[in-house]
Amino acid sequence: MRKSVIALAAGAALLFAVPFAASADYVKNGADIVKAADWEKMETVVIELDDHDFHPQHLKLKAGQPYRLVIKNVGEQDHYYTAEEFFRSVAWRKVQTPRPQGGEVKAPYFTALEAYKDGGVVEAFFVTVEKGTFEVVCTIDDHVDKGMHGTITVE
Ligand SMILES: [Cu+2]
Repeated sequence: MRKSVIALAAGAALLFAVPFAASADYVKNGADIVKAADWEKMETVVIELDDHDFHPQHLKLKAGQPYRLVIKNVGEQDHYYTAEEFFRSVAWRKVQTPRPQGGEVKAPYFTALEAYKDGGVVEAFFVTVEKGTFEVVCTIDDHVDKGMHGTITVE
């Protein structure tokens, strides 16, 4: 009897803790946040991936703001824009490749985004939730050592 009460209390604590533990997991109530957001006020931010750096290298975003992050590869090699902790800290609407030949994917969260060489574009739609500074890297071969690393700061 005592054990089940403790288990129940632990379960309840976990239930309340989950929506705020984004960086360890992902934003569980993301769909509600996306639905409640004013997408008319969406801001578009363009990140260019080149051989071998990110422009801008350090990105500053506001918390609670809907964004379209346009990740464009202007280099001659494939590149990732991977910010796993950041990607788990936002409420995702979708990821898409532009019309006319593109498409979109909806998921609770993403862990890595890649834009193909010679002009490939991936667009990430999300609402920033957690404040902090998050690391961004290109995970291909030695691209980090060549300069493909940066940060995203949410204030
Ligand atoms: Cu790269």
